[in-house]
Amino acid sequence: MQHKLIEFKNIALSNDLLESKNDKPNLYDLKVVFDDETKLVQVVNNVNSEKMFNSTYVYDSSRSMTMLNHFEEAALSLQKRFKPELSLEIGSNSGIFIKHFPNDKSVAVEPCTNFSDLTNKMGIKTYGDFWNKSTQEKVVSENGRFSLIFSSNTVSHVQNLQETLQLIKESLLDDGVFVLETPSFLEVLKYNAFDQFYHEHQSYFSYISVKNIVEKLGMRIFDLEQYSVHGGTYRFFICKQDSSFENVIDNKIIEDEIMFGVDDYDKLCGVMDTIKHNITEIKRVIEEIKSNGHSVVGYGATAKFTNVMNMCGLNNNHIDYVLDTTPLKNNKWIPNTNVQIRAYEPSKVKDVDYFYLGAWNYKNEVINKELQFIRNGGKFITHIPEVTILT
Ligand code: JHZ
Repeated sequence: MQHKLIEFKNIALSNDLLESKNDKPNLYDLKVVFDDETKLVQVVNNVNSEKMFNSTYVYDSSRSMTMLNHFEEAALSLQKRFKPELSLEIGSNSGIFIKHFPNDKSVAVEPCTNFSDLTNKMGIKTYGDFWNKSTQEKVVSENGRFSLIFSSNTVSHVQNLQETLQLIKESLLDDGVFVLETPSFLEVLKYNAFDQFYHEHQSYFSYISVKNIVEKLGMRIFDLEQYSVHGGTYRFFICKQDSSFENVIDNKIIEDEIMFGVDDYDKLCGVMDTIKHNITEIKRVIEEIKSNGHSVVGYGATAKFTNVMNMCGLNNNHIDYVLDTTPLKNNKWIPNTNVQIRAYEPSKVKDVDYFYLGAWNYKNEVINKELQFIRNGGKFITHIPEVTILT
């Protein structure tokens, strides 16, 4: 049975950036629930996947040094550990991971055709489709089954979770490995990261919920690593039930999950109460700063920042504009806010009193880049784990 955790009304899709200020945003309710059988947390009122992942998708994973380094390290370490004969990436975006594999030993699937076109041009054989039965049949019949399947920040986006995992299992060789990278629900709880709740993110995975789900499908988790990227990421290593991989999972992670209550509805409701309080505080603190005549500019037009603005009821009275390094986002408007995204240039930083850290998951990278701004008295605002001014 499913129980409601939190609900937001009239929320824009986080990457549905508007071409012009006067465009009407599409708004949807967002309801997050907890399933007491699998312990999985999910969004229930789905928005059609084609509306979110299409040829105009704006999120480019190659826009930060942190992610470039993370995926290069991932690609090299997985090749060293598993020596795959043939690898598949599901949800390859700009090729940030799969480009580190030999082109003749790897293929990719990516439904956002602006990105699948790009990676095909880079020489990576990329299917510009959603991962479903017909894509899987085509991929396997043309290439064979895989020794390694990697998917980062994609399985959490799918609306057909059981089917997705079942098709992955069918595409793996008997001793193949499925590496699943996904934001960790434990870290969402630890950091009150309510902006990770959005329609693109269909599922919020814990070790406990993934174990329950994959075991039902005849697979098992044999290893689990944790990374700090994207506000806390899990890398699950999954194989078929009868495969020879030895279980090397560190029990400390499971103890942490139980302590924070990832499988406990009452504890989760306690975190939701903190989140609701933080949401009202964010607006109050920014209104106070604005009433003192200071400028507040968003740093990083992340999907998360669209969520923060929509969930906290922020608009151009609170945030003057947002700076972002992604050309695809520049000059567009954050839906439902009247706030424009402008191209980041180092020279623009000096005009700002406060930056709202939309890209809080790159805090170290950003702070290192903006040391001069801070030395000149500039401040950053973050809401992780609660609204705080960093000086
Ligand atoms: P970033 C996306 O979320 C969407 P977002 C998606 N649903 C998902 O699952 C996660 O990724 C993984 C900019 N930036 O990575 C670049 C600067 O401007 O946190 C990006 O637009 N200056 C697929 O959008 C944004 O911030 C900088 O110095 O929340 C970062 O977006 C840096 C470091 C970044 O993902």
